[in-house]
Amino acid sequence: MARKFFVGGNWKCNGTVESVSKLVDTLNAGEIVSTDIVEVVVAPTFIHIPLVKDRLRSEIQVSAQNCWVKKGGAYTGEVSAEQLVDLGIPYVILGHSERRHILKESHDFVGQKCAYALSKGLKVIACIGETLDEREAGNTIKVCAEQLIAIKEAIGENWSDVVVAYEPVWAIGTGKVATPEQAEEVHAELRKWLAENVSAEVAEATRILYGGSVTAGNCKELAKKPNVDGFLVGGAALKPEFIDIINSAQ
Ligand code: G2H
Repeated sequence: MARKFFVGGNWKCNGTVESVSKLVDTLNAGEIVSTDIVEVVVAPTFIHIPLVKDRLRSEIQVSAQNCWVKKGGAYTGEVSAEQLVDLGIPYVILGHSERRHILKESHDFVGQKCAYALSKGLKVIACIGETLDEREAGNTIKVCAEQLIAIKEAIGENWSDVVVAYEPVWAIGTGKVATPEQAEEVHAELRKWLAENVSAEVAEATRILYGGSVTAGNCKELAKKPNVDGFLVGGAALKPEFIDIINSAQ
């Protein structure tokens, strides 16, 4: 079965009640292609999730940007997978490079988070990607594979609710987007990794998104690549051009 295109908007630590409400209005008013063609998800901050969930059109799903690694309890500042499920949130982004690098989340920790979130019924957008130094040293695939291995060790063969987001760290929020050829080369290697290390079926079915400075201007060329199954979008997801990025699925 063909992989359905997927566009995620990662709003990161942005927004006020006023700006988030305006963004929801913009998304509600935009003309978007059918959900038969594209799956669309936006990830506001935890505090804005209820507002967005109440007001956003039903074709666009709501995701969290993170969740705790196990059952909730005495973990100050954390939000558990159970709490997201209780709120009716279907997706969670895990392993974003900002959490890996700034908050020092290890590969294993991200793997465990993926396993726990999946076990509670959440779908996971699992982010991986290399730094510029790692790319220049020729280690892009090795680094991405290490991140995938930790996820695989935690979740086993259970990839049906996982979307992989390849986000080269050097492209995140920098305006330096990977070329369609660079993205396709890595995505093809990641799919090969899934085929060799999980199964041919999982490799064929798993959506691999590109993330890192995606805009309305560069998304169409990227979307033409056979192994680019969609995008995880940061800065441009806060602007009306997110609608154009959704529509690059056509
Ligand atoms: C990568 C991306 C969203 P941006 O982090 O996940 O952000 O599009 O701003 O580079």
